Amino acid sequence: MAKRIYVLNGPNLNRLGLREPEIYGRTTLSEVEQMCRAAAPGRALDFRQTNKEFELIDWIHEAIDEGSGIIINPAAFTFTSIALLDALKMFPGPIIELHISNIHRREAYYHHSYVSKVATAVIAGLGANGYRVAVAAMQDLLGEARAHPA
Ligand code: CA2
Repeated sequence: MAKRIYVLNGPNLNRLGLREPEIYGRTTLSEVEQMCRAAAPGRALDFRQTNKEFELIDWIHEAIDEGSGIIINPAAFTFTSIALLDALKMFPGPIIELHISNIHRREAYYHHSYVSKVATAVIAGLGANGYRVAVAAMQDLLGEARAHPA
């Protein structure tokens, strides 16, 4: 059986669609999850969110054993967490770093990503659609034929 694609989300993203729609849009995280599943029909996909840094790191360790690829929106941990960087360094497969907003158009403290140092690719600024793009790109990176949703 094919290994899973992990879609991991960091702190505060459980509030997506409920606050700051001018930056993050109106799509909720549960709708984002549905978009990801629709973009990878029949594919084992783990979609998770946590506000805890250690939990995100534990999930990356799990993905090292059970995952084929990681799509990660680390939110604020992007800019602070060397622990996250160290965990991702151990992952042998493709890693897509994803941000809903274009972090480079924003305040300077959003400009330096530790995660980009180990990411295969970075997607930023496409809104919630970025997740759909990331799931499609991940399947391409994994060399899988993509099912086209009707
Ligand atoms: O644009 C993104 O996806 C971010 O990763 C989101 C993070 C921010 O720290 C990054 O710079 C860019 C913040 C997530 C906050 O989530 C919210 C969700 C709903 C309402 C307000 C914040």
